[in-house]
Amino acid sequence: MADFTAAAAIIGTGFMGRVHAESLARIGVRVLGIVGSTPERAAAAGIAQPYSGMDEMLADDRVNVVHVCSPNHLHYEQALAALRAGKHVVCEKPLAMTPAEARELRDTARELGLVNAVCFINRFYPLCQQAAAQVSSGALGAVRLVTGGYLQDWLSKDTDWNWRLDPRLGGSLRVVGDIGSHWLDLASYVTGQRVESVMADLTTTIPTRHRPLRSVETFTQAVDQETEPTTVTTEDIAGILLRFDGGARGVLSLSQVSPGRKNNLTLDLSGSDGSLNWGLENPERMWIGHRDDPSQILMRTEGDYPPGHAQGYPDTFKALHHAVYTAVASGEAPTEPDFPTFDDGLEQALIGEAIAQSARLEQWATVER
Ligand code: SOE
Repeated sequence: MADFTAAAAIIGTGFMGRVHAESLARIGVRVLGIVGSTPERAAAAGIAQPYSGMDEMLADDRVNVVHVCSPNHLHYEQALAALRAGKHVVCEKPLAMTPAEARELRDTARELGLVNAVCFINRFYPLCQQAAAQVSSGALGAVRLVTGGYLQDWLSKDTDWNWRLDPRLGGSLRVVGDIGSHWLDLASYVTGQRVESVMADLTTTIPTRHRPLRSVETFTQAVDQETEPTTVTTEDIAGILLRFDGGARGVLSLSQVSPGRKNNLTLDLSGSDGSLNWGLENPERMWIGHRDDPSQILMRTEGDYPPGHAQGYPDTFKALHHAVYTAVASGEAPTEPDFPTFDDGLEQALIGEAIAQSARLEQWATVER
């Protein structure tokens, strides 16, 4: 285990706060405390020592890195306050609710020379890193087509509810921001190509949901709770055509209403000399397609654990956090970071803006960088 001396504080007591705390413990980073929506919630979480609030945490000089794991609408103001207090920041996606906010965060981190990261964790599956290496080595030839999707089912019933459904808390794009951003980040990471323009169709298939009057944890169902009929404006499904700057074309399907699809991200590349397919629900295997030779299924060989000893979701956070704390230990923000940064958070905000525009106008939209 590396000997990291930098210490952390976490904002957020939900699913992501717990994932970050566990990952930091695994790499030997001390979590000095946690900030919740109330001091009582911070104490009840049992993750780390509770702070009374943001102010107490930001004034704690022992904290070097702040992990922003709160609901989306709080990311901007909390990340900005942390940067201004001189802390390095690891932020859950989305970085912010608008491109302007994401840009301000990116610029502030840059000006202050602070390490900044956004948790596009799928890059850290060893086979995704291998896929990126295959593409950049030229083994697949020119990538011509990128297809796939990200399908989930945890919002497929009209009784399913979560704060992400409320645009004031989650943002005006839901499947695109919550899971589409993971796919788009991964597609660019693996292909080395950026999205240039998009044509999007967004649909809300469950326009009225029964919202429980108390809050519901991500991926869980409200049981025996009083509910209130609530109109939903954010999309349940999305179909998006993509044009990449390296010439590739893409087709992406997104949904949070696909029964049986739990966390089903798939990425399929067709290159001039070979193809590749990888999926998040079976992340230890990758399919490599050949025209003239038999196609192959590759088993992971690189990584923290020997092949056959499954590596998965928590390990991606461990790898991301390890890269970030290595940068923090070096004393300055790296010029060529080996982890996703606020630049990548801004990139997804800009693509999201183009997707929303395309859906609204029912025409192709360019990503305005
Ligand atoms: C819910 O859709 C969610 O937890 C996302 O918010 C995460 O980013 C993704 O990893 C899994 O699904």
